[in-house]
Amino acid sequence: MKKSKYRRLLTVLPAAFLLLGCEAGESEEEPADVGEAMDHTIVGIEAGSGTTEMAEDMLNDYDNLEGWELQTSSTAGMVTALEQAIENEEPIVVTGWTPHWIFEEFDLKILDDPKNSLGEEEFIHTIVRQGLEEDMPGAYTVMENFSWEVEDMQEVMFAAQDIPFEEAATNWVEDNRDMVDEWTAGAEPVDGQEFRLVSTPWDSERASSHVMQIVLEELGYTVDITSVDPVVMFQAIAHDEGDASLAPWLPMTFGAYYDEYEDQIVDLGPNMSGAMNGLVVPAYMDIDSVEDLPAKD
Ligand code: PBE
Repeated sequence: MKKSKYRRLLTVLPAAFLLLGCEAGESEEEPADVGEAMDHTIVGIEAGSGTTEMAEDMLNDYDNLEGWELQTSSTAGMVTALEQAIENEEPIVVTGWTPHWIFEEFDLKILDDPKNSLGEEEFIHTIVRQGLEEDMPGAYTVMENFSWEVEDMQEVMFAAQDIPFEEAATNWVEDNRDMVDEWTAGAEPVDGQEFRLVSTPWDSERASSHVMQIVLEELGYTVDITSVDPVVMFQAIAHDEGDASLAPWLPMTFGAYYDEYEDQIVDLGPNMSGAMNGLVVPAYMDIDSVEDLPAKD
């Protein structure tokens, strides 16, 4: 496990290693400009994510980012690169978002984004398929009532660093009975009816989906969680291949998909506010804004 992570790092952080390699022979020279040290590369996440799409646009929005590249990989690859850079106190810039446990684990800052290329505050919405209200009124009621805070989601995410998500979600439900009772108020129990929850492959959405799975199963539903790319998530709800999703980040992250499928889904509004995407750097880096990233000359 450790070894393969290390290998991935070699592919995402060539600049850092080049820099180390140069040190002996060129010790009198000033260290390379921070942009060069990062090989003018932003370490990104999955190609199919909303964050990646926005970050690609960001490269065009800022003149100083001309010639910079966004390296897509995976969220795990991004976190590993970040971890390694911090260990070596090297510069790195990654695409990140909150809520995420990296902010708990490391001393980081989100760069100002005066052009709002990665958006401002994001809201996570609950969407359901058309007809759900008639077919499964109980589950629909829970979907309509479901709403929690960043701190709640984070609690599940942090706990799930050490224990399985199922267990973290079960503990959270047990500790937050009052809130769960508000969500289930007015929902009649059922007898094993199947409920298809569609999610995306990030910890924030694992947290909400697993909590919802437990809540609905307590009501007698049999809940199946399928984790897919964001666009497939919208398609599934639009085409009756899934019943609900708690995963749409809006207005920016999945805005394009939302516009495309808006007429074929039912949007029950935000279940959480206070989420956000951004370029993230270690706190020891001497920059505060996307505009401070040095242009490639
Ligand atoms: N994220 C987390 C996802 C949505 C949830 C911001 C990385 C994305 O970019 O698609």
